[in-house]
Amino acid sequence: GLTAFAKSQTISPIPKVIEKNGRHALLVDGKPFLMLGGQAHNSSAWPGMMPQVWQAMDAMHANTLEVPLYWEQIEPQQGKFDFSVVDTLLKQARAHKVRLVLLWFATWKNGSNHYMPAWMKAQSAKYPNIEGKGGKVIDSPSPHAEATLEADTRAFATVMRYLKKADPQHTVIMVQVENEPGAWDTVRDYSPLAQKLFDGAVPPQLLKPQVLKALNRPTDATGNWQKVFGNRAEEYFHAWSVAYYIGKVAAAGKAEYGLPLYVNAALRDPLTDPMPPSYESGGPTDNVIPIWKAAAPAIDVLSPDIYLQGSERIMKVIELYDRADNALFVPEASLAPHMSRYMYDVIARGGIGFSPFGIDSNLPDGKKAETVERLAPFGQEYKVFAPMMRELAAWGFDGKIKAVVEREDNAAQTMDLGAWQAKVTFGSKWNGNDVTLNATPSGKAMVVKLSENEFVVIGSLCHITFKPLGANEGKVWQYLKVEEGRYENGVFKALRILNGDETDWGGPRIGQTPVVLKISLVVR
Ligand code: N0T
Repeated sequence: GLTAFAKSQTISPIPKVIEKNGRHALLVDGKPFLMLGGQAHNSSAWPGMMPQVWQAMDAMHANTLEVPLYWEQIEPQQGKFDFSVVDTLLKQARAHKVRLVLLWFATWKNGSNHYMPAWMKAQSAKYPNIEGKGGKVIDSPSPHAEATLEADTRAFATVMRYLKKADPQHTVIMVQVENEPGAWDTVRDYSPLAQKLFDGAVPPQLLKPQVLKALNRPTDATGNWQKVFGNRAEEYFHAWSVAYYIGKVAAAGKAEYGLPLYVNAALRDPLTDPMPPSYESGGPTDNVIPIWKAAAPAIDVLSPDIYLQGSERIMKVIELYDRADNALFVPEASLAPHMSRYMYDVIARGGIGFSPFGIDSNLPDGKKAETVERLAPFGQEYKVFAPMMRELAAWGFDGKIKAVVEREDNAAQTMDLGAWQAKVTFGSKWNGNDVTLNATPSGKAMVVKLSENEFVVIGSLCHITFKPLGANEGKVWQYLKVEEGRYENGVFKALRILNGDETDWGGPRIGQTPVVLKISLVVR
């Protein structure tokens, strides 16, 4: 056996988000980790519902389960905590060799207070909601209520203290603080207390030149909210208020146990600069990311929940949340077949994870066959990614991956790779020069540059070809070798060499099922 000292050396370091040259990695056990996630339905984190969650996780080949932790469940009476469900989740996750992301459904769940314990809901004067314009009733908790902040802060700190003790092996790798916080149906709180704050001075954290610049305001602006932020003042005020509150909750949890923390956003249209309340106001939407960063430094990552439609919109959102000061993580995406392709762009950008929402059947008697069928589009990707997720995470962090995602126009796309350009056309059923276009755009490809002339290609429903660039431009070239295979324990294992019909006629074609190719090229 090991000595106590040797054993202590095997305890893994705490998960952590790191940045290098504007790119990020989530370190788990000290190495870059890619979350191939699945999120359970909102009401599934109960022992009796978990078998179906695990059925979905297994069918999907996911390595990370995102699962709620309900305030109403763990603190049923004020100050009396029950962590038995945490024990169950930890035990089952370990048995399934899966990591957990816990979702702290507390003060805000989709902008409302619905997961506050009953003892709080029964005291609405002590734990108040915000007020809309003219006293309109709004189903959203106040970020200005001291008692609510204190209760959430204490509960979250207790959760993190418990986790530190119960999870030395770091089965839990990240925690989401609240869920899609903010308010629907109003831009801000119009209660007398909030009005007084709104008429007061903008906090100094927001008056720093780099923050004002990021918000497109003169760097010497000063005064009250209206004066500094004009037509965005009300929204920014609510964003600051919600972010500042959640920043306090997060800091208290982090002081107990320093896991990476994130907040998820109900998005706004990233292309048209709309005004709230056409979208949820106060959460980390793309336009208020600088406010959230300034107000809540204990939050590591701000994350988009992608339920938008259309590739231009979705690609724009991915771009907006991939920032030098923000690791890209998509903790929710609609579980629609065409959504799985955006994972390629997220991975290429060095994103730390992706997860469709609602993987389990959500009915106590859900059928396994239906679940498997629903998950297939993500499952076939995860099956390919899972054995090489450490490589993908490291390559993404090092900036070695490029990706293309099919758009609605089905048009071909290119990637410049230094000495070579890759061209990807989308479709299936190749027959001479005829290609059947994909009925719904779902093709994609990523290229990993291993060295100047050597690439790993992963994709489906596409066709890839190359041409020399730079010094070799215009030269005759050919495939040195094209192998199809898979990564196992860090090593590429070839199933076969592709040649003849499989590479002639303009390069390898990949059908419905994603494959991993190792391709080397040579000029003659
Ligand atoms: C998500 C999910 C879950 C005008 C919805 C999406 C999850 C939460 N909210 O199934 O409730 O917990 O984070 C909101 C999407 C809003 C679209 C509004 C279009």
